Amino acid sequence: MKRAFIGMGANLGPSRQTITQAATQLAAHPLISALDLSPFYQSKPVDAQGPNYVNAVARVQTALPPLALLDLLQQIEQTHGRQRPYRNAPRTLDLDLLLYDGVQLNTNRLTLPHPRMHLRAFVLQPLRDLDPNLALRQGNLTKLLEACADQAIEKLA
Ligand code: PH2
Ligand code: MG
Ligand code: MG
Repeated sequence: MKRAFIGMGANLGPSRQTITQAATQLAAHPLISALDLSPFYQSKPVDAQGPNYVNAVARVQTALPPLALLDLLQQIEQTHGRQRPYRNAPRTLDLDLLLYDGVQLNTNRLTLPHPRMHLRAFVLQPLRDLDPNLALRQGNLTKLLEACADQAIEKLA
């Protein structure tokens, strides 16, 4: 079993409900044995336009290798009508593979760790809720969060 972290985001439609359903869909997969979901956060789009986002992070234990897990994430996005009209367009559901065990990968389809996660409070904050001791290549989560203190995020009740 490998440990992976998945960034979840939505800013079109019933965002919270969509993320909750996506977590249920992930947990139902036979090769995903455990799923922990962070609290939900709301924030303005970073490097993008449109409605505010709802974000969360899921930690899973899985026997799926990275690209098979990515396939599953994209399949689940499709069940929520994900469209890709242009880069960073508003979306019903975005599922990003952030970290997969200690794997480093740089291919057309997948880069691990996710190349921008260390710059985004909407990823770092829920990640720290799940795993306060986690450190990225760029530093520990508290230090990285301090560096993006200009990105206001609000915890949802
Ligand atoms: N995702 C993006 C671009 N900008 N901003 C917020 N607040 N949340 C996101 O999930 C997000 C974003 C591209 O995937
Ligand atoms: Mg994304
Ligand atoms: Mg994505």
